[in-house]
Amino acid sequence: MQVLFESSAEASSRGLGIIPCPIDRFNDLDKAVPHMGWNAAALINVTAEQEEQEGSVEEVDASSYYYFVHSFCAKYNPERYPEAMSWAHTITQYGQELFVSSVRKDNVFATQFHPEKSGKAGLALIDTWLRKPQLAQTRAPGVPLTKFSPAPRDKLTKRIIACMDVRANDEGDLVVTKGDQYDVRERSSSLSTTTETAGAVRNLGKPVSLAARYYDAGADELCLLNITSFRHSPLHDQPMLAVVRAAAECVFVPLTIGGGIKDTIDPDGTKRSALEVAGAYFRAGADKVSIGSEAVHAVERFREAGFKSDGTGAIESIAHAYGRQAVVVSIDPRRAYVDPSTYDGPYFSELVYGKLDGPENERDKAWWYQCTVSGGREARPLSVVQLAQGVEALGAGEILVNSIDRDGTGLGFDLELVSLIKKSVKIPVVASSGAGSAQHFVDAFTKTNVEAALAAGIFHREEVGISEVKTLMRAANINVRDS
Ligand code: 1PR
Repeated sequence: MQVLFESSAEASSRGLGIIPCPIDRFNDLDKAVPHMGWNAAALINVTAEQEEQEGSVEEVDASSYYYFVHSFCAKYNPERYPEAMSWAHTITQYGQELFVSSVRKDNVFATQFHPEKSGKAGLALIDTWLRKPQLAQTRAPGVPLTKFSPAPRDKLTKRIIACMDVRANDEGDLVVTKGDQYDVRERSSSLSTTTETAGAVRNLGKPVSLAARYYDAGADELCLLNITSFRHSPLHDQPMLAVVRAAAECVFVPLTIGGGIKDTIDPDGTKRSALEVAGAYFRAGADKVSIGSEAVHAVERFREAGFKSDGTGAIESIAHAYGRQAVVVSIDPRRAYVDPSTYDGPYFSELVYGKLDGPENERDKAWWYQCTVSGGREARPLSVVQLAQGVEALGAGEILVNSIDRDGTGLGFDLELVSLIKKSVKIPVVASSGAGSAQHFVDAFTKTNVEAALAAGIFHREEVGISEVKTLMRAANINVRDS
């Protein structure tokens, strides 16, 4: 849609200039930027007569939610750009800003949101457009309505994400696995474990069929993490690329793919850049890539270089080519406990103190959150705040906050960790690790104001359903999308 406009604050190249107005960046005074998630679109520039005649066949349904992911937009300003704004077909509000969320004139129809990623509402929009006889597609703008129908307000929903940790089992099949604290092998002490399964990779299902199940159940986004990718180049991992391709064919909500997004060298010596690896995932159907270990190394280099970047790292190069909204950084922190009465180390200002009414083993303790790489196998001398602020400066568009201490425990999200990160950055934050009940999601949204929350184990084991989570969120007055 944006290429129809005159220019963009995102790049120096000019647009087609068919719609005479510039594309600007959202301000982040009152909200996270990018605008990422499901929001509504209010119809405008439809005459009352058109509305009556065509109301039922309008492509955009004002009562549905559509998936947006962008930092730049055409701000709605009919006084300054009357001609351009006559193209506006729908308007959306994000924070205090109103922007054009679709344009329509003659036989041109373009959307800022992604219908192909907007679930059933998006598919219905495409279907309605394609089924319309050409005459009905061609439509001159009407006399603008004095008010929007219905009046816009910021309706960005909180997102529920289902995450699948994927790896090959000992037979070489890709399976969705899950353990606790990143240990995904069956323990001999577990009740469900037999002598045959002890030590085997826990198998919770096939990635594509689970992805389809979560899409049908109303997940707002899906995440597939290739958790052993640090062992080899993802470009050699054709089964994982095939999984992404097959999932993208049956899932019409955004897909984030993670694992091994970094510069690699193939066994034959061929160099592969992180951009190439990410490109392969995007072409296979991913909407965002998630960078773990490499983000930690990148921030270490960034800090060593005096907070300067040469622009060639994974985050910068992918954000430059695909936009920062396509780059998620997945953080795997672990608590580093210290004696609060004697500690005066570099992370003093980030210390979190165990609450008197908190879990018994946390009382009288203090800790900072230390970054790890290779799925928690190696701890690095970097805190989560340093990492979060570093990756935001390098160009990441979203942060996924895991917790090795909480992963798979069902104790709830580590709210101190999540709020620490949420307060440190302006980009959207996703809470992850530890969800054990629907109430834990409500707690994350009401106590930390994160944009999204993710779970794996409780969804895989069908202990809690996505609709149950959304029902409780609705009861707590949290805006959610119906599937
Ligand atoms: O470092 O860029 O190659 O990325 C590797 C990615 O794989 C990282 O995002 C890292 O978090 C993930 N990962 C690596 N090893 C494991 C493992 O489990 N052995 N998975 C792993 C980490 C954490 C979440 C999990 C949430 C929610 N899994 O993915 O889904 O903790 O779980 P819960 O709801 O059951 O508590 P790189």
